[in-house]
Amino acid sequence: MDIKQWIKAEAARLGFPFAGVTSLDPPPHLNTFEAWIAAGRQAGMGYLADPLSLQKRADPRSVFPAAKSILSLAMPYTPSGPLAIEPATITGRVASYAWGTDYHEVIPARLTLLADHIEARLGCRVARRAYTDTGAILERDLAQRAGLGWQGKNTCLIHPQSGSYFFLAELFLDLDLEPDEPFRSDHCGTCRRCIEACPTGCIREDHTLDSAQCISYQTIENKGPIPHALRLQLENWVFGCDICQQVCPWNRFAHKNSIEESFQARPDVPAPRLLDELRLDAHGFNQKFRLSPVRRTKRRGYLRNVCIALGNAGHEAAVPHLLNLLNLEPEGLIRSAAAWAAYRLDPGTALPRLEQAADSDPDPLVREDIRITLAG
Ligand code: B12
Ligand code: SF4
Ligand code: SF4
Repeated sequence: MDIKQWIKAEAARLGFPFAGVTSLDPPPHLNTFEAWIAAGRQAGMGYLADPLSLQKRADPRSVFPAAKSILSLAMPYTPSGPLAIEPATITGRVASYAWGTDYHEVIPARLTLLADHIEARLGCRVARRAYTDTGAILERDLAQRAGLGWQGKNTCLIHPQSGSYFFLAELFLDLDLEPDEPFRSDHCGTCRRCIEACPTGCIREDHTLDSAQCISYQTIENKGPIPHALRLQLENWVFGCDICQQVCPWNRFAHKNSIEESFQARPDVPAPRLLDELRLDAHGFNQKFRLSPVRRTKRRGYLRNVCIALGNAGHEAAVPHLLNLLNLEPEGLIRSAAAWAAYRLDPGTALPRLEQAADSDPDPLVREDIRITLAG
């Protein structure tokens, strides 16, 4: 067995069933990324437009000058199937990548282990740098060039047998490995299911999306109020969104992958009972989401999303709880979302409280948001 084959077998043993090697040449669709940035489609994710990070994305060599090859790897997570909704409760939805432990907690250690095993096999030091998600690199483009799959119209990297429910990761290695053949074909064909199913219509025709309109961006990355024009489209998503992957035929007919123990769904995370979530104080939030990707929104972002989802759920019993938050909740972001949701569910009951808060709330941003709510 040559060293590349051995590395792939070892990667599979460590939880990366798909692996491929690519060069350090500039990524093939760099111009797509640059045009995307020039059009401002990164929304509030300013780090993507930072000049140093642009330069690194354009030239993977500059990321780790000692590297001679990039090993691109994929680790599957639990696919997002239709969830059983309990009729007596109102539940939200969490994207399945976030049902278990945060992959940023799991994958780096596995990459270190893989690099250590390569060194042990070769009997010499191999300089390496490991990435998953946070590096200034175009992970999907590099993975496509390493032969792992194609970039679907929904923008996700899709493996022909296993669909798109996997994380990407890379090892930059000071090791000359023969690059694999890029994955050249595009198996989307005439299908447009993801484009048609996306509730906000944010998937564009050129394999990119408009982040500002994407539910995943709004519920995870946006630290401020959700734009009023998008609140209804959020439906009951409280963290991330899986719709464009759920409708993809390549996920419906995908082989079942074995899923890491740490990515298995924790109780009450995939479909949280929204009224229960309203009761999460800082301690409760930190306990429930310990080492979970949901920590990224912090309590205030998560409860903002929960309030919007409650407003969309049409369950009037939530109104007293929401008005209670408007009185007592210290976070302005949550107060304004609670006001919006209460008004949507029962305008008659909520109106006097909102009128009062529009004049007297201590936070000018909350007063402004409530005025927009009242203006309809
Ligand atoms: C910013 C970001 C987001 C943003 C923007 C997403 C986007 N589509 O641009 C938001 C917050 C919306 C987001 C959401 C999600 N994300 Co995200 N995200 C990233 C991040 C950090 C950068 C992506 C980026 O640069 N976007 C800009 C666009 C222009 O680049 P791109 O998506 O890589 O697209 C390339 C293609 O469009 C290609 N291209 C263009 N035309 C063509 C044509 C052909 C034929 C081909 C082959 C390619 C091609 O050129 C582009 C540039 O290389 C990456 C990690 C990383 N460092 O790469 C994770 C990453 C893409 N995200 C990931 C995940 C899991 C998600 C979510 C599924 C989470 C969720 N359930 O909510 C959603 C999926 C939403 C979606 N449809 O993309 C995974 C994707 C794994 C996969 N199988 O593809 C990544 C790789 C993280 C990881 N390490 O696993 N994400
Ligand atoms: S994650 Fe949701 S909102 Fe974003 S592109 Fe996919 S379907 Fe649309
Ligand atoms: S739903 Fe259809 S168009 Fe969208 S990514 Fe999947 S195969 Fe491609």
